[in-house]
Amino acid sequence: SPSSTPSVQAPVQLEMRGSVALIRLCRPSKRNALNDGLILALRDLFQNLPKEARAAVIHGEGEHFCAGLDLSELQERDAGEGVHHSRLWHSALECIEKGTVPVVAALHGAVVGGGLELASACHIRVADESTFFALPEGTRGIFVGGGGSVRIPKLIGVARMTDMMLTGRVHDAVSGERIGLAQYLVPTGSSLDKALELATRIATNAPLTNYALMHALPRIAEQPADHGLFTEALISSIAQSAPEAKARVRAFLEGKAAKVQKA
Ligand code: 1HE
Repeated sequence: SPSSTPSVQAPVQLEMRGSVALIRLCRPSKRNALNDGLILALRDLFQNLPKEARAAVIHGEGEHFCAGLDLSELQERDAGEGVHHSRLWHSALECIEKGTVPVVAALHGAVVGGGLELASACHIRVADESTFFALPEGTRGIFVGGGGSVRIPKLIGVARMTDMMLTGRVHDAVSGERIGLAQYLVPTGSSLDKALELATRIATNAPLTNYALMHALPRIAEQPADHGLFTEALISSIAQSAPEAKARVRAFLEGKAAKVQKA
């Protein structure tokens, strides 16, 4: 199986920075193109994050975040294998989106095809000015297979995704941030620092709040309004009954917690 193929260098590396798990795609010579080994390594890593991790950052080594699916492996698959391959991606990216900690994607250079699918499975995207977004699947005669058809329209809407796939439109960083592909836009070379800053802050939230944001919010978004409101009532009451929530609210009432500052 691909996971047992020996490799000279691990395709994904994990480094703990305090309570933030820093995850690096390490295949720069192939622009971090995602072959089966890399997808399996990502799944394995997110399923087994160290217990002390409270947030994560993912970024790519080299000039680009990620060139998407490794197209050299596509040629060998028949239709049935294609279904299993797509499902493998789904399970790996699901481990990111509905895993244990919020994940911030630090983007630069190409964020294309499956690279954009990977970025959309993260909870926050930080782009630097060198970032560009595209879905070349449309012009390569294929289709998204890593959850992009579900996640990307939630960020930018069906019309914009259709445009990207039909015309091969490339969004630069400014345009990408404007349409919702990224939530932050920072100078070239600083997306990793910004992502680490955000993750460090996220890591100080009550874990139950982070969990509710990751697991309840996307489900509520898919529920009918009446069900969504009911789920919200359940989750908010569970979150606020945690001792940590009570302590945080008390600290504010006693003037010991930070006020919200004007932006
Ligand atoms: C690759 C891949 C790849 C680079 N699969 N090998 N994704 C795409 O259609 C994007 C294809 N890639 C590109 O358009 C460009 O490579 C980039 C814009 C990302 C970067 O350009 P550049 O000039 O920095 O690098 P390069 O010279 O094009 O690539 C360097 C090497 O990486 C080269 O191999 P080499 O052996 O000749 O050095 C490239 O062949 C290789 N490489 N990208 C395989 N994607 C779950 S379904 C998802 C479906 C998709 O993602 S489809 C979209 C795939």
